Amino acid sequence: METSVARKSNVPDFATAYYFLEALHEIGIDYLFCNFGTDHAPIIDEMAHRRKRGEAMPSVVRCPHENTAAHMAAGYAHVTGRGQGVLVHVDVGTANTANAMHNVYRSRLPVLLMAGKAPYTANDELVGSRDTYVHFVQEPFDQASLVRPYLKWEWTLPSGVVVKEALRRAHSIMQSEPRGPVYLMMQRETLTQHWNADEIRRYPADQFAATSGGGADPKLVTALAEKLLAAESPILITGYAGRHAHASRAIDALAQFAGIAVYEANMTNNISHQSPCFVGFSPDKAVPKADVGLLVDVDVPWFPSDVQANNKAFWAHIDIDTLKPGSPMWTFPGNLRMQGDSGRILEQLLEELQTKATPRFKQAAARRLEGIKAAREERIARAAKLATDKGRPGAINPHYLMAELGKVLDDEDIIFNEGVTNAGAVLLQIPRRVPNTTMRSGGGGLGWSGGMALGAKLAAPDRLMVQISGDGGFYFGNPSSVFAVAQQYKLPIFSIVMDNSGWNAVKQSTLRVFPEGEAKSANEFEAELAPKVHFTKVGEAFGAYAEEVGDPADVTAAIARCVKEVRGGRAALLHARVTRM
Ligand SMILES: Cc1ncc(C[n+]2csc(CCOP(=O)(O)OP(=O)(O)O)c2C)c(N)n1
Ligand SMILES: [Mg+2]
Repeated sequence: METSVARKSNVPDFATAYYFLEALHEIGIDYLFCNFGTDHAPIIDEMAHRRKRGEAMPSVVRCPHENTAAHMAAGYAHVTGRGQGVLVHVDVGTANTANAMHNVYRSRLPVLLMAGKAPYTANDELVGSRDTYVHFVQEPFDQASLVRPYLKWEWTLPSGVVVKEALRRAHSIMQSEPRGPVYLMMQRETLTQHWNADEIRRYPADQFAATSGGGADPKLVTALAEKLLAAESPILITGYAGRHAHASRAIDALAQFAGIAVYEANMTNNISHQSPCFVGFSPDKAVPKADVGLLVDVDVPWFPSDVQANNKAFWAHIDIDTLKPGSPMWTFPGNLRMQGDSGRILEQLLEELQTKATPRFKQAAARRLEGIKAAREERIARAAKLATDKGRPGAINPHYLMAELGKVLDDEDIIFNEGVTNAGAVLLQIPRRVPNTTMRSGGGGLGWSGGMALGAKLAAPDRLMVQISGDGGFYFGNPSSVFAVAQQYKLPIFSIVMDNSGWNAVKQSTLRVFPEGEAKSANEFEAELAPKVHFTKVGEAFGAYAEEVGDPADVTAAIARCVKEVRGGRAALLHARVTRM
């Protein structure tokens, strides 16, 4: 590279923060979900600079709480598959994202988390030197340790000269399968360093892009096809295959061809719930009877404390993440494991089965489909029966509430199901014909549904986004921050709080471990939260339409009013008093 003084003087010179914003644009970051602090002064200044010059950079979404920012990026990635940027303040802002980073990591969503670091100079040796109290106290020894268990990659930018290279690498890592979060830290002095434009190399996508999962070794596919050809009770359990449309189609096609019952474990709806092979959410009765089982993109297919698989069964584990290296323990059977793109692998499997299928196999598959149909119908009838009881005033039956909601949703609308002990009612009662339109977090950090619904709305403005949480989950979600963003950025979402007066999950967990324990005898479960609260006021403070509903007779009209408001462009909040815990 030419570095002579004469040459340099002809080349424009910019601060690292300027190239940083350019690099974000080049790697395809459309949005920066931000919660700013003193560390961002160089970035904020260069944002104004680039805007003045009419140069491209990501749009900024200011979030009052980092939990909203990081979950918005997650919601955007859930809909688009594309990771976005989250920019937070040094160690403290990073700490506030930790719960979200847990969810993002466990959901295998790409997110580029970035934070400043306190300046390291104190005497104005460099531009950006320490100039306020917090700069002396916001430098821990290991800032990244706050979120390290939830990262695929982390780095502190050592110099502006590599800013584009570092961001390209961060991007390629988060987008490569299995996807997940990455974290970049930057000091103020680094962001203010100036570089000539020709010293900053570009790293275009055609040479440095992410890698995706591939198909499987044909020998393994053949081995599995042989097992399926001889199977009598095959089942398939999946958790997150449906995030890719081709995987969803492949599961449905394979299941219908081979007469395989399909179950879903947590996370998203992976195939249409109208599929003749979709049986439900609990494989507990089917697992002990299965002779060939397919675990496809799944983290927790069943709870081993409740279910024992048949020792003689043959299990095939097909997953973008067969090893689960983020979990110290992971113990589910796999006589044969194939890591890769599950959709591609199932397509290979179906091709193999189609060439080998005998008339006998086809008859057996058709017979199994009849059995699956009966199990399906039994589940649908059970769900319908549960919803006929509307509940009592002050104690609406969640099944009825969800069934009524299901009647007004379009197929493409997306449900963010954080219903905790009422999550089952959401799953059972709302028909989901289109895959990937109901999602749960792959993690267990409550407070995600509001931010995710907002991020999803930003990605798909024409679809209704419904956040369903418990009363406990509503608090965890920093609702004031959620409704503030909904108002400021015109992102109308529909929030439903199923208020059962506290943390039912905590109560039920105590009862499971100590069914006849002291807590039960005393009826003290440390689970009740403040009574008589009016969550509606939180929404109203930010211009949302809000209603409280306690009488089952009012449910249908209340939902209709909320949906009308949301479709008209205003966020709505329905505080429903459901069956108490
Ligand atoms: C951030 C976080 N803190 C604590 C918990 C533990 N926890 C799991 S479920 C639950 C209760 C949630 O209450 P609510 O949302 O009202 O649902 P319910 O259990 O009443 O159905 C709690 C506190 C958690 N999962 N995440
Ligand atoms: Mg509750």
